[in-house]
Amino acid sequence: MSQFDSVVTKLIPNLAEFQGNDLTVTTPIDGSTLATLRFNTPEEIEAIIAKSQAAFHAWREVPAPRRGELVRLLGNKLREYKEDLSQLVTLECGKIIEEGRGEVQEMIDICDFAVGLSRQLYGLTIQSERPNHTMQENWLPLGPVGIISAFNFPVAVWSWNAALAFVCGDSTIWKPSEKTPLTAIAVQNILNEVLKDFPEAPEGLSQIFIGDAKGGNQMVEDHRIPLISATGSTRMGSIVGPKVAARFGRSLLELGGNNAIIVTPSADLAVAIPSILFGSVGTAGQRCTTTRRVFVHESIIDKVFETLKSAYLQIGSSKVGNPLESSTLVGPVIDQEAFDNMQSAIERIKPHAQEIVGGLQLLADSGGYYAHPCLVRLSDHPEVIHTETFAPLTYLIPYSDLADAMTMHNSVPQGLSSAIMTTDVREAEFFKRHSDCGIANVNIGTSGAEIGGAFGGEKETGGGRESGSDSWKFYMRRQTSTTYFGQDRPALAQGITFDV
Ligand code: UN1
Repeated sequence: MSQFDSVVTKLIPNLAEFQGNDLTVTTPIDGSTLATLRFNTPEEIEAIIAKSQAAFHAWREVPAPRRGELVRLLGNKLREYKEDLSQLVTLECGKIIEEGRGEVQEMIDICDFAVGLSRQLYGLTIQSERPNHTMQENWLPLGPVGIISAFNFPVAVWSWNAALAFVCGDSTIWKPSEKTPLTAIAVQNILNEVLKDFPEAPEGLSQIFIGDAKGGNQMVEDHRIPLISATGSTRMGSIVGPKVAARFGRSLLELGGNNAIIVTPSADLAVAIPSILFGSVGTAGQRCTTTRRVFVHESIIDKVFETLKSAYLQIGSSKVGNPLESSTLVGPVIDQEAFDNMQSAIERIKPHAQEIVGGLQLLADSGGYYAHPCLVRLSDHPEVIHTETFAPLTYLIPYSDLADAMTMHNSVPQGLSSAIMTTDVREAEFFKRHSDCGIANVNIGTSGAEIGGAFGGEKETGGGRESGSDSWKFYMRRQTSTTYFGQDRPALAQGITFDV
């Protein structure tokens, strides 16, 4: 692909350093090979971890606002490379170019956020019960942060972690998805351009390694890495979480979702329908925030279904295709496995379905796996839809009572994102109180969150929070400090006397 050659020349002039025979990187657009890479050896990963620890010791001494300056420069460099990096994202993971740009914009946004944060990172002063004492809560740099990222947001998720880690005084080690290592190498190169003119930044402040689960495991089990931030499947999180806990490390898990939108009788359908569509078919259904279930009040479900059906038919006839073309709304799914999983989920739901729209393979001779997004109308909420299928597959379910809809909504094991479409303030507030997810939106779909809010979810989604609000606290350690500045014999807390 000539487009690939030109972005690689710009972003990865050092590709030869990474070449080998362990990993074939293909583009989901037509299945062609982009590169063959080698895995880093256990000895190399060991050296990377040791170097990261040394880098941390130097970086934590740099004042936080100065650390923020590095992130400011990174944000500017990303602005310069936005178009090239967006194209590489699209080539490697198949999301449409508009969403590739959105992803790089998310990186820029979190850099801006982190720069401001670098002059905050506020602790507390606490009132002491004893005379002439001050109490403080201090936030201190934590250590090397291990980042495991998924193919669907191959670069933004790294930046959510790295931008915060850098201002917090931490070093980072990144293991990208085996499906998207090239974008990771490109991002490291972009950062290197900034680092070379930033003398306070130690060598090894940000490193990547290419590996499979074995390499990831080596990082996960290493006690020198106090925080592992892992984004991916619930299965992966269920392996990583206990391993990190066993060595008393901290993990920040951002795992699967089974996100739903509730559409009430008062909903403004001009708001609801586009939100359901973007949430369901955007990114070819491969966001962790993708809308997978839509609960519609029985009085309007026919209308909602018919409107969505005609949109799905239109998408299938002209909007699925090459993600580099600006008219495309739905690109390929990542690989054959993803496509097969979608097909098996459709087979499993067939006995329960009233009607199925889409779901078939499109552009079968393209070399990629393009699916007609699938909308399934159900009459209830069967157990089979409790599992997440990472594909454009959405279930429409009727409800008669909002409390029942809420119960169905919360009955799945995941708890990432949720939304209600309503113009009734009572319904909206009821929903916010009762949704068990980390994200609960009103008249906004489940996907496409801004970086300013804490991002993550409950239950099998893992409990982590990344990006905005006070997620930075994951990347620092908290210290409580009491100082006595009097001259008398110091008083003990709780009024204890201990006179010798
Ligand atoms: C993910 O799918 O892992 O809210 C992240 C969203 C994006 C991030 C998705 N801002 O959909």
